[in-house]
Amino acid sequence: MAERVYETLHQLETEALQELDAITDEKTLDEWRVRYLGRKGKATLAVRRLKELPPEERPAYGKAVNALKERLLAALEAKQEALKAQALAAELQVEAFDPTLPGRQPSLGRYHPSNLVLREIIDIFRQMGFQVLFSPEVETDDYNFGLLNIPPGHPARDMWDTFYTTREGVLLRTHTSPGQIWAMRQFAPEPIRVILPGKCYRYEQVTARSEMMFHQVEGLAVGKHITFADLKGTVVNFIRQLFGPERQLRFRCSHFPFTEPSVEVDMDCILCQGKGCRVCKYTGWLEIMGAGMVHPVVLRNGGYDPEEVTGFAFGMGPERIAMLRYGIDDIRYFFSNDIRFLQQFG
Ligand code: FA5
Repeated sequence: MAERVYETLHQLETEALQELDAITDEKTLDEWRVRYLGRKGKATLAVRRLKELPPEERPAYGKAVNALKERLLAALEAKQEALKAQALAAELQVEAFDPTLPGRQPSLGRYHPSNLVLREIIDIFRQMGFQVLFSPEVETDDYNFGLLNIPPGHPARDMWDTFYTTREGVLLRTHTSPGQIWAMRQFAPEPIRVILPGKCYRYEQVTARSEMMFHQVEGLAVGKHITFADLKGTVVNFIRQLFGPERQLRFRCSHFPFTEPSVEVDMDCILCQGKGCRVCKYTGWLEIMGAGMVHPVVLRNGGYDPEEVTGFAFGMGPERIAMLRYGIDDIRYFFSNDIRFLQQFG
């Protein structure tokens, strides 16, 4: 009797392992697992035949059934591993993965040409004792015009037309000069030496030299006994540090409502050394900035007494300076986001 029971167990194992051997996919493998090792699987149910044995032989039979189940489980796991390895090998053959290929280089960012020049400008002025301030790009009509001595209807407003918001009297600033008022109101009655870099906006025709959005750097010094000679000394020192000690400068009479007297500062052309070329429009000179002594009305609007203090101010465009420095012939490259242009700098 016992022999027959063991014989059946042995047959069960042989049959199970033969079937397992022939399996080539995971679905059939799972069916096999259910058929032999599931809750109602053949190996699980084999234990029921315990009843056919005399009580003293039952523990041994129980052990034999458990041992069989363990062997079948081990064989199942080995088969699962083998199938996985086969699938991977097949996949590698199809995809032809080459582990010796070099990795992908992450691309590095770099400074925008406007920023490169801005950083140089800031460094030079910092050495001269100027601190850096920032003032808003979205301004009121008053700060952009009125407080700078440009009342409504003043013709200078035409040359500095801008973009207006839907809120009455709120606009995008056309120059960094409103920063003069912000700085004065922050520091009055103390002396000031600041530069104010930032973006400006103008409603005007975009050309090779003019953009709708560009940067400016405003400079402002206010204190006792500041003269036009201080303005000249500061500007000459700045230009010679930026473009070289041999540069010649010219201060040409001009007009800004917020400075009196006002000048345009020109530098001898770095390309033709002042002989005349296409870049300097055959004049030998390049315009670098607008400047002047701060108008008494503006000093008063900033909170100073023009009888007590004087000041100078200037405003320049770093894109125009970058164009000279890097030989860029069209300002529209700066903000058109062409990576071929941008990756040449920094
Ligand atoms: C002004 O904006 C005055 N606020 C400058 C000033 C400040 C004068 C303080 C006196 C005292 P202007 O409009 O000329 O001036 O602009 C100054 C500089 O900004 C120009 O020399 C030029 O470099 C730059 N700029 C002006 N318009 C544009 C534009 N559309 N695109 C690029 N750069 C511009």
